[in-house]
Amino acid sequence: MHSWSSPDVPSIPGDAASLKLFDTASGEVREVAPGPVATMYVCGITPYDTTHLGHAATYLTFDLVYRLLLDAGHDVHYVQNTTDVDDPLFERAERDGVDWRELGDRETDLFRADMESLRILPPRDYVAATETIDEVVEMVAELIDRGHAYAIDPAVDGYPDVYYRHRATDEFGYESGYDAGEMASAFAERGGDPDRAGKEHPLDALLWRAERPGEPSWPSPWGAGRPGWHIECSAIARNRLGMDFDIQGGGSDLAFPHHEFSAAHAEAATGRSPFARFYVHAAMIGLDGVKMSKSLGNLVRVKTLREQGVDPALIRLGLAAGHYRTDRSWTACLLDEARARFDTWCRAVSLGAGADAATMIAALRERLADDLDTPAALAVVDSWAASTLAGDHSDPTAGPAVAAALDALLGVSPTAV
Ligand code: 5CA
Ligand code: ZN
Repeated sequence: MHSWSSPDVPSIPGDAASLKLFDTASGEVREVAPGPVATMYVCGITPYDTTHLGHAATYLTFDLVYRLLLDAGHDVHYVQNTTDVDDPLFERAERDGVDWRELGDRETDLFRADMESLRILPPRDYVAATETIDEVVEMVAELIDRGHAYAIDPAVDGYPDVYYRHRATDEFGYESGYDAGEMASAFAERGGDPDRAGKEHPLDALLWRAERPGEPSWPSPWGAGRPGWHIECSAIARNRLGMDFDIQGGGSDLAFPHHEFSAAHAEAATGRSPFARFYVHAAMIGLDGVKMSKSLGNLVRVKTLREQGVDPALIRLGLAAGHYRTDRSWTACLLDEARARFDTWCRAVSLGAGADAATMIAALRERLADDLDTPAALAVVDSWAASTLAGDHSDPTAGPAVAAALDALLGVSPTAV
C-alpha cells in the first residue's frame, strides 16, 4: 500500500544527544542506541472514524522519535500497518451502508492526508492487513508446528477457530508487566474473548477466525477465515524488521493484550527473543477527562480543525505541550496557547539575528532526547524567543539556524511574520 509523502527534514549542525526512551517492559528510561539502521514498528489505525487527536498524538510521538534518530545520523526503517479487516470496521460499514473495503480505503486516504498536513514522517512500509494474509497463514503454521496453537473443536462451538496457547513462552507477561488479574480485565476490555467455549484457557488469543456467514475470508490449511488481530502486527513487523528490532510503538491502550501477544507470537514462532528491544507507549488523549475513542464517539478530528483553518503546526504544538507519557485532555485552550507561542517564535525568528542559536539547539536536543521531554523542549525555545525579542542579537544568523532546528526536530516551520 502506498505511504504518504514526506516533508523535507533539514540537517542541522552540531551533535545530536543520545536518545533515551521509557521502555514499558523494563520499566526504565534507557538509551536506545540503535545500529546504523534504526528499526521501528508502530501500530497503525483501524480505518474508520479517523484521524482524531488521540491518533495524532500517538503518531506525533513516533514522528519525534524518528526525527531524533535522523538527527543522530541513523537511517530509519519505519513500518506501520492498517487493520483493514476487523469487526468494528464491518459494524461501521454495515451501519453506513457501505462496503467495508470502500470504508477502509476512504478512511485510510483521509488518514494519509491528515498525516501529511501534520508533517508526520511516513513509514517506509505502509502495510494493510489484507495484503499480508499469506504471511499470517505462514506464521500460524509455524505456531501449530511448534505445538503453540490449537483449533477449537467445531462440535463444541460451531467454528474451528485457531488459538494461541498464551503460556507458550516462559516470558509471557514481560512486555506489559501485568499480573494475572490485570491481564484478565484488560483482555476482556480490549478485544479478547475470555468466555469463548472450547478454549483451553480464557487468555488464549485468536490467531485465525474461521469464516462466518457474510464475513470476508481467505483460504488456509485450516479452512477459510481471516487473521486474528495480534498475529497481524507480529507477522508484518517480524517479516520486515526481523526479531530484536529497536522500537515497537503505539498507544498505551495497546500494552496488553495487543503488544504482549504480538511479541509472544513471534517469539514462540521463531524460538528467539525478544521481539523488540523497546516497547514505547504514548499516553491517552481524552476529551473532558474521558479517553477519546471511536467507540464512544467523543472525537475531535484533525480534519475538522483543518477545515476551521487551524494551522496544523498548532496541533503539533498543542499536543507537544504535554508529555507523551501523561494522559491528558484536549482543550481549545491548548490551541490558543500554541498560537500565542508560535506567533512569538515566528516574530523572533523573523528578526534574523538573535540570542545564541547553538546553545539553544543543544538544549533543545538534550530535552527531546531525554524521553521526549517536549514541555521542557518548548520552554527552551520560548526562552530563546524571549531573549531575542528583548534585544539579545548577539548571534547574527540565529533566526535561520533556529528555524531549521525547529523544522528538523519539532516538525514546525516558523515563517516570517
Ligand atoms: N489498528 C490497531 C492497532 S494494530 C488500533 O489500535 N487502531 S486504532 O485506530 O484504534 O488506534 C490507532 C493508534 O492510535 C493506536 O496506536 C492506538 O493506541 C492510538 N490511540 C487510539 N486512541 C487514542 C487516544 N485517545 N489517545 C492516544 N492514542 C490513541
Ligand atoms: Zn498493532
